Amino acid sequence: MTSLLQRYYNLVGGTKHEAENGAWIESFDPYRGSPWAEIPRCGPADVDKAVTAARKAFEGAAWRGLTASSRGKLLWRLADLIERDAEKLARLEVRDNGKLFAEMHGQLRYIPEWYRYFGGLADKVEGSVIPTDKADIFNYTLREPLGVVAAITPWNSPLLLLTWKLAPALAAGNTVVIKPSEHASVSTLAFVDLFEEAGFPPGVVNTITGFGRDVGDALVAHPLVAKVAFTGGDATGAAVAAKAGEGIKHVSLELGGKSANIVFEDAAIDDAVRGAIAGIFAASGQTCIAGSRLLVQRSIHDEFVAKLVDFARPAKLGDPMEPETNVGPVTTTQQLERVLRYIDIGRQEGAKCMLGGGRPKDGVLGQGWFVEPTIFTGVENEMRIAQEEIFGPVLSVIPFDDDEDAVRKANQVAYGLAAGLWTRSMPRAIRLAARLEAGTVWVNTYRAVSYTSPFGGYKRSGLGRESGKRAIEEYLQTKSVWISCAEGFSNPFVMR
Ligand code: TXE
Repeated sequence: MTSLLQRYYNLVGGTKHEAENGAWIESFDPYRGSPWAEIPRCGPADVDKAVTAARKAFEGAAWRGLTASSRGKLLWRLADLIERDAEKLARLEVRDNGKLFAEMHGQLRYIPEWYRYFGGLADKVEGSVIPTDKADIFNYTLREPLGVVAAITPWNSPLLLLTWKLAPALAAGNTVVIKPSEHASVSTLAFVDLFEEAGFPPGVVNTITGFGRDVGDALVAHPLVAKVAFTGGDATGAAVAAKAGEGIKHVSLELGGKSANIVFEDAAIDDAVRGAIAGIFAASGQTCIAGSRLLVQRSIHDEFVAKLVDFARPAKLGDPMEPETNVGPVTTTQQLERVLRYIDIGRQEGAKCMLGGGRPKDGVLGQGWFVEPTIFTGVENEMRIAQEEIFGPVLSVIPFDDDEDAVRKANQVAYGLAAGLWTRSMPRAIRLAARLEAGTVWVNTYRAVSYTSPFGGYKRSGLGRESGKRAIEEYLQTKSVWISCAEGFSNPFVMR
């Protein structure tokens, strides 16, 4: 039966493919709570085709024979095309994941900078000449790509999080198989159309859509995959790393968090209120860096919470395409259930719900997958709502007494992706930034990222770094070349 929904196809070896078994997955519009598109539901046989195409491209002269400068220029051309299509791609993402157009369009306009930055870096990857202790040996290193990279991405910011992997992977000379989330694959499938137009050889970038258990597993296990670059939940990340370990593959993981946003009594209070809101209600709390634990110094706790609730209460829930909307729906029904479950858990644990605490029921909001911005006070650091990643618009406010107490509570968690500090005292900011177990620390700001600055997790938040010039190292390996300048060969029975 032909579907009335728009169908999107995978790109494998430069051509469009549906799944070998002809199956499809419906992609949902979270604002309307109804399906709007279809993506191929692939299986292991499709994975094999995609990886084989990527490996063939990796070995082929069209890609391998390019100079690093030429690879860089392809990435710049791609950046220009993304800029041209930014609005179209942002609209697809919003339809698929329900995040605000203002947020996704901002991301799409910023994404080209990653391709320009890593495109510029491509021909600055240098080996070195090593002054060995052996006078008759000339020794140098080559920095080489790994091979086929599997890029596994989530639904919350599909193209941005893909870009963090793709730009350095391609700049380094790898080829890639992308496995986007089954919940929001459409923008990725539309985006990869740009590669041919930019001049990339077929097979350098491929996609494979489907469920994690069907294709994710097969992709990670495929013997021709050299590296897995993953963003997603920590439980899946742990399984992916274990599977990759069986095949001795390189792995990088970005696994979300439970980040502390810490407000001291000497902070610029109105700015800190906005920073707390940005940390948890932007993107409906569906960001890995969500400041979902708000640590507030006890002396200003009640005043601060009152201001926070006053600021958050009028936030407008609605159509993510509309500029006046502040909070969109959550992306999936699983996520909706998860967030509501955690709100129940918070109540059962004895926390006090100061705002929100459920689904809005009226009109179109009742059909969409909305959760009200929710603020809990009276949260103890040991409670589940203070320790577990909810990934929704739910804030846990935890009081603290002094610097020591703030650091202890901030670090007493399994994750370590980010932290925020709100204080007018720079000596305190510098002192505490050094003691927080987090890959990113913001002072008097929140949710700032750039292609120039390394991003990644401490502890259970992940392995490896994305963005910043060292990120290209995650996609390279080193070869040491030894050339003898000696006349003849010395004793063959002992090590040289
Ligand atoms: O993530 P999954 P889900 C967190 C957040 C959320 C939870 C679950 O707390 O509530 O994870 O979300 C693919 N082998 N984050 O279930 O499963 C999957 O198809 C290989 C934080 O959506 O981690 C998708 O492409 N791949 C996070 C990708 O993994 C597998 C962003 C991520 O999905 C696989 C998203 C397998 N066995 C969720 N199983 C962040 N770090 O920002 C699934 N996948």
